[in-house]
Amino acid sequence: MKSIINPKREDWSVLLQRPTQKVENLEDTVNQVFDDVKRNGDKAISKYTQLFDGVILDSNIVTRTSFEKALKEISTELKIAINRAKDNIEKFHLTQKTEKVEVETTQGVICWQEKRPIEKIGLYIPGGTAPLFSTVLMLAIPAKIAGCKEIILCTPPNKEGNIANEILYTAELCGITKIFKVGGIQAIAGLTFGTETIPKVYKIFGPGNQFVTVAKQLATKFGVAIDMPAGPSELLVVADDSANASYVASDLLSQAEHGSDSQVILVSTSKDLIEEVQMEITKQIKELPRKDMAEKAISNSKFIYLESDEDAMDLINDYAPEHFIICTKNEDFYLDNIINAGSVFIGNYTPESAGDYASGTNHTLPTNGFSKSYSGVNLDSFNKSITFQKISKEGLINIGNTIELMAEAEGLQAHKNAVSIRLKDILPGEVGI
Ligand code: HSO
Ligand code: ZN
Repeated sequence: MKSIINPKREDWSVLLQRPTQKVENLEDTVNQVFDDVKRNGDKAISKYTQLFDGVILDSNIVTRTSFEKALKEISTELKIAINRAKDNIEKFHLTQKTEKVEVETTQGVICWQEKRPIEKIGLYIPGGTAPLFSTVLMLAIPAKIAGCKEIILCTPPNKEGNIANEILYTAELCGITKIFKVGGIQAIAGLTFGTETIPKVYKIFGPGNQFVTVAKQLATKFGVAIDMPAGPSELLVVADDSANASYVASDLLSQAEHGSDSQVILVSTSKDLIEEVQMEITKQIKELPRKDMAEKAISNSKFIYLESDEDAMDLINDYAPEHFIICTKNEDFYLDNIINAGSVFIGNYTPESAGDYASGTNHTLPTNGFSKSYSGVNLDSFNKSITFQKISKEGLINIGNTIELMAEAEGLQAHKNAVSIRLKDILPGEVGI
């Protein structure tokens, strides 16, 4: 773990590069699976489930018995915890509901905007090394609040052909019952084209490995929207000597354990703190069950010393972290000046895990620098904004001439006529332009 002292601005972009992802090589496989699923539907899905997940399933569909088994087998404590997290996530996402906005832009011209839910959506929940059932909460709760009619959940089966009880329990708690045991590229292809069993959707949400990420990008070429281009988890902590080194180390490790390609960064105006955090990481990492993964991620991590808060802030906005923790005396400076971050955690008692599970905010966030241009998943991710307008006779008299002049200047006579034909009726005898 080496520290970088006062890096020059011209070196920041190289310093802040994310661990590379070799996306190009996956495209052929993804194209091939899409093509097959488009042509052969469920038959192709089963073929790839056997090939990639190593299981032959009688059916993709999760049965009632599996839900009931999950309900029985999950401990009461965990159920209470999941329910509590659900309440908080629900509370926070309910506050994101907005009223319609309306304005009379010109007398007689009323314009308004209202939200309508995306009718059919697909949620992808990865299986992999840990079944992250918390993501079910993060996607299903806002989808339900928004009023999406058809919510489909796809998740890969394990080697025995089953889905983790926690995923089933959480999904049912959130009112999601259409669950398909299908993962990876074939799941995204199924949601994109629809098969005999899997319905086609309009938007796909959720994280996944590199194959899923490339598949989601391909889905957009077939007219299906996606939440955001996802990538490995990342965290940047800014901390000064008021921070608790062991807390900071624990936060960095919490993201490092996601995977060997996770990236964690500490930016500090205190060399002593950097040293203490490094010592703490060495201590804490030993005890972690996912030590191997965390170690690889930590070997890609950066410990950056900068003399001033201003420089630190510029570097952070350049990097655009998915998660940003502020543990400094002058937290307001960072709060006021952060422009690019997915989600911000403030003070010594706000671990990032709180947002991952239970405080209420969403954990599906833009990675890989996309927090410069994307928001994390929120209620509006499940909505569309529709604009409406109603113009009275008086309104058309007021803006008709403006429209006619602009249409004429663009050389679009029919556009102009659509106004003139009405004005002639409303104001007989008056000559237009
Ligand atoms: N930190 C991850 C989400 C997660 N963490 C799920 C634990 N479970 C990406 O924001
Ligand atoms: Zn996490």
